[in-house]
Amino acid sequence: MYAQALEDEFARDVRVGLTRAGQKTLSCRYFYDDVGSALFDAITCLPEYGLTRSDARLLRRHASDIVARVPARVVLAELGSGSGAKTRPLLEKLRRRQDVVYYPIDVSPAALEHCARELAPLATVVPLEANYLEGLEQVVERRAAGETLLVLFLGSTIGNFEPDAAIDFLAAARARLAPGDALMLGTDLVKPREQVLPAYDDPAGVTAAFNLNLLGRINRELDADFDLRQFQHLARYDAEAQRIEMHLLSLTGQTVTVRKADLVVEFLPGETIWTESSHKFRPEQIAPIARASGFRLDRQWIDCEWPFAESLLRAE
Ligand code: AVI
Repeated sequence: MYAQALEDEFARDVRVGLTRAGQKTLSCRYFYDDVGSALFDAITCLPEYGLTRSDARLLRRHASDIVARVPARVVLAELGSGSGAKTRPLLEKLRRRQDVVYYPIDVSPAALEHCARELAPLATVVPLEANYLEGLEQVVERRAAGETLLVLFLGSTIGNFEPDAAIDFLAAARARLAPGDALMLGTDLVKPREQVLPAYDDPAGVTAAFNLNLLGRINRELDADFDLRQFQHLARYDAEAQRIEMHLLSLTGQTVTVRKADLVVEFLPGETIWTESSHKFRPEQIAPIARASGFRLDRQWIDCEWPFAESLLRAE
């Protein structure tokens, strides 16, 4: 999409979210500008945020088993690859068996460049700057006869979708695949409140900066005047809904203007903007999610140190 169309879409989403009756919202997909992506990378290094290390550990430990379960002549695609670091062990195992083609799909050109540089010695890396489904379509268009696709959707990004939207998204991915193709789904598992909450409310304030940067991005890109010091990061765990909620709490009554969204918005003291949900899963919830979106759960690997699951879903 062209820069102007992207800006228009951002402005429209901000206007809709901040004028919503009841709870104001902003979409977590706008966290990831250059500053937000750097802050997210820092989050993944925090001692309190075990998710990324657990995801990487599972792929490292079980790389041989995973590779043994995908047919010869497999092609790898990764939705939201970032730097592709977690994928390295799979590529290392696969290249002992075959020449590997790897399609990292990401909206960040910087991440794709980094990924291509790091992984080029292990595979033919074909970076695709696109959103997940558009990228997947491009991969499918390039598929040669006899090739099977293994799509990686790691990091529990699926947990940032609302439950119905998660199934719709997986079904849309499935619709682009052929029977026998596979999708590796990383999901963060339900864990005690004392373990999960600090991951989203770290004492160093990195997650707070990540959350507040969303207002900074709106200031920079949409000519707004949010005073970031008048908002506070808030993380809550809703055990029944199995989700962390991130909000930005207005510390005072205030009026904010977002010029490029033609918007003047009032905040009451104590009012929040809901910026992200991060759903957690029970291992047994994955098979029904797979079935509802046209897949079958083939195999699951679980890490107990930081409860997390990799589930290999097979397109039926
Ligand atoms: C990208 N996503 C899976 C992260 C999560 O844990 O939900 C985003 C994040 N938000 C706060 N910290 C990390």
